[in-house]
Amino acid sequence: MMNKICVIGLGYIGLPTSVMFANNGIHVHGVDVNSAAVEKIRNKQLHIEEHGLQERLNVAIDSGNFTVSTTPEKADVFIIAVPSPINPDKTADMKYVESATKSIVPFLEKENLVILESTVPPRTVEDVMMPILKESGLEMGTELLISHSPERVIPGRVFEELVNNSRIVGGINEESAEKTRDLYRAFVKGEIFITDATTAEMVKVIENTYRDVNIAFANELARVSENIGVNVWEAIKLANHHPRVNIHLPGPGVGGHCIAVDPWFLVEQDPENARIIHLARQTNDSMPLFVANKVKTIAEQQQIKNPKIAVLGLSFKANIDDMRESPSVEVVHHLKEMYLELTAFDPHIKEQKLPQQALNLEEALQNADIVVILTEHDEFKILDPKQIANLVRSKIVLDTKNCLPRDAWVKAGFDVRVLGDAKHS
Ligand code: SAJ
Repeated sequence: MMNKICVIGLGYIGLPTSVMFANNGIHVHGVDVNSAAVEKIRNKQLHIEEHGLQERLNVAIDSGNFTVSTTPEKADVFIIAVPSPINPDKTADMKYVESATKSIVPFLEKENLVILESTVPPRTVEDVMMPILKESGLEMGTELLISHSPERVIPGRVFEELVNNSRIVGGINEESAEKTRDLYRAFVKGEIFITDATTAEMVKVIENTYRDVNIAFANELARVSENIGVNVWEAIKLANHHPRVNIHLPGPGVGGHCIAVDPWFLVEQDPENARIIHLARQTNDSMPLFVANKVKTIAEQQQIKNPKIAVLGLSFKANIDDMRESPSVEVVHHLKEMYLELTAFDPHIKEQKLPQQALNLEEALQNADIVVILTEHDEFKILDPKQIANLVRSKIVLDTKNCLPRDAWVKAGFDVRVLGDAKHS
């Protein structure tokens, strides 16, 4: 019987997952420690942005299938979807996973299933969660089933990917995994693969680590290309025509709460062996300073006195409003440390998050000497360089995402520099 689910954590993963189950006929009780967020959700208001979430939340609340509060309730299934960040020293911070697990212990009954969705260091279910869950007095694996079913969705396409992506389910035993698979079948159309809990934890962490290492490789290639007279964007594009090559793209760094975080879990667990992984993290983390130095060098080469820099793009990637771990924030920080005058603008960030933030594009570009593109938002790709030429003081643009139509900008009189393009770097 899986008639009622209690979801702990109503953020970027927990909330969309809750409404999907609720709209597929299962009663969901959603819990969050943030009472302001709970109140908003109850009133059908969003505290996070995600395409398609509002409509689905309205349906879920109106149907009566989705209730929310700050405390758990008895249920057949408990899903934990809380943050699993890293500490400033790059060690895993499991305090939210621990407190969420503790919070459900008083509500657990025989035949319940507990599922962890948060991305965690391998062995967390066995070594962190199970000792806490044992306090319920239930026998693990028989009276209480436990599994890890990591989410794999990409912000901005969450609902499409929740349904169509394949899913990994790892149980502490086969029964736990099978029951979890049966539950997700409520809305998952992709394949569901079964394994043990620790392997599932490893799979999720290595997916994001693969991407981080691949991006670090691309960033390294960008630097090498600048030194040997090659355009890295062209080289990667051509290399990727090979049937077994898939090199990612360079940029000003890696942001977000997943790819810039998860590889550290492996580094912490086995620093002696996780050497490429560690180096990749360092390479990607060094990109914001590399970009800031490039800006400074351009200003010096062009002998611009008191240069004014206009930074465009603050979110961690294109077309979203999320600034968590954004490399743009780091670029701004380094430019500030170089005592360069600067303004920053992002059409997706509506609130004032940085003191240098301009209210609109015109204000950001007014009298600028170097325009630096850090995020390939659609809004930036369609900018009219002729109009921008009238606003700026010097016509120089540094495109770190290779997203501007170069010819149009050159035609409007701009000196267009591109990260990783030796001829224009
Ligand atoms: N980036 C590059 N070059 C690239 C691709 C990305 O520099 O070629 C940068 C982006 O600009 C961004 C960062 O990497 O700053 C991360 O963006 P992303 O789109 O790669 O990933 P996320 O963090 O939005 O989502 C990832 C996804 N993982 C994988 O694709 C393996 C998603 O499926 C996961 O569910 C999510 O992490 C998560 O929650 O773990």
